[in-house]
Amino acid sequence: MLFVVTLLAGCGESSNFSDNINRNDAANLGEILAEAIDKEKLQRRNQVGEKPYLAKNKQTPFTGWVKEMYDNGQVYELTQYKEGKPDGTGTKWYQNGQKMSVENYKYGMLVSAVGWKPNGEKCTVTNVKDGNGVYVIYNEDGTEKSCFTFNDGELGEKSADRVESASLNEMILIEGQTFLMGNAKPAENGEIYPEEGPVHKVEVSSFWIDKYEVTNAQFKEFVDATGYITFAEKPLSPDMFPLAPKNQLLPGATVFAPPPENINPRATNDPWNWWSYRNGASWRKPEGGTSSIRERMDHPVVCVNVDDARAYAKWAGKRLPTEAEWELAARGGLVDSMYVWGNEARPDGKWLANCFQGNFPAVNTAQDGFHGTSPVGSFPPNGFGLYDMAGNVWEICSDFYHPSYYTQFINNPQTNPSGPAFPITQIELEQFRRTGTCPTPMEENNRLMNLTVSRGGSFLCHWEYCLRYRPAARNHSETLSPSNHTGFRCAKDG
Ligand SMILES: [Ca+2]
Ligand SMILES: [Ca+2]
Repeated sequence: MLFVVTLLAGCGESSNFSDNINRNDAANLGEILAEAIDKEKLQRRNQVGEKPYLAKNKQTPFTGWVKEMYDNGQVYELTQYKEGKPDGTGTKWYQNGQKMSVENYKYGMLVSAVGWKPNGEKCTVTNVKDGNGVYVIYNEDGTEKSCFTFNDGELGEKSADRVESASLNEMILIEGQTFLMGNAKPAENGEIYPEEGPVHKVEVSSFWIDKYEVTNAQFKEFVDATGYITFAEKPLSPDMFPLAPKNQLLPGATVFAPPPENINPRATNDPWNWWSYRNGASWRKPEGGTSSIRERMDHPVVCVNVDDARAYAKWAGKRLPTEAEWELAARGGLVDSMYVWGNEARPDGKWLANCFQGNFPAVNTAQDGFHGTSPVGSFPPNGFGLYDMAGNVWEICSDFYHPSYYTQFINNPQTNPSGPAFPITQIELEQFRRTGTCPTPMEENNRLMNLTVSRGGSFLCHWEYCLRYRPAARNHSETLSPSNHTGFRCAKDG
């Protein structure tokens, strides 16, 4: 069950527990349940992309009891809300009837929590006071399910629902077939992405593809075995980039760095308002500085470029997927669907991918449970059993990127397309955006300027601003510029 907390920054007030609900007091519980509003129904009344507070409608934030039930009709959670935010007591129960936790909220912030295991034993690890501490959630069988850390009321890293490390290398066989690639319809937010069209038939031979994005643990295994040094860990040669300022030649990566005040991303249209080149950032330190992957070994590796991804794939006896293979795999057997799970953005009001909620870029409400990357496999798989084909991190493919690549296939279907013969660079792409045509690529361009396809969207894709966690969505990664929202998964011939 997804654990979602409405978050508010700032220090918590110390507070005593209000009276919590006694499940054995059937009359008390029954009365509250009868009065309570169903959590999912309430959330569904919100517009997608809106702040995640529960509101009956935009004008009237909800005050009263909110309930969440197990599929069998048993109560899972009862929480008090005030003006759309948890405020007061929240109680959860296991299916066996044992109390799971009692939480206390103030203005949407978790102030304190105590927890029990399904056998009734008090959980000594769970200890949240004044908005700080650790919160553990157990499965019905008593094994640990999730572990959350709260800092001043803010949800920190979630460290579980872990995928068994042995299964990280699992691949799924996608049978050879013809499918419709691309999308010509406006996305649900009304936006049209011309590079996704025209829709055209593509025949792809059988291939295997990784079930999960490649994780930090897997990448570390490769680095430990080979001594490989990634692009972001090496300085650039001043001979190669004589005009570049010295500080941009230092090792590092491009890191998401939201501005302190929110800005309208469309009005500025300059991504450097929320991206920053950070010396020292690499797959080992995804945000540079003192950041670390220690608690993120089951998250996808980031800050790698296409050469790093290829080197890993080669070591693993695999290769990168082509763009066509990736899209066929992402569609999961669905035809012409907008998302990898179907056509509805949020079935039953649930987020099915790690993307961005709130006001991009400054306010990330993490309604889906994650501010940044998530452990691979944290969201349901698609129809082929593949995880995170929507969101989490962009996945580098083997093709060069060209925004009008598909136009040549309308009258000329091709089997196993593998991308344009010649790469373009950011300079040519910008001209394409202005004029609709690309100039002929300049042959003397440094190969590090080449654009390579990346697919699937990331934890930074926003429903309104960049609705690209869709199977048809196309993007490019820059060899020169590894970033902390881009990783990869591997494929091999079937
Ligand atoms: Ca997210
Ligand atoms: Ca992904």
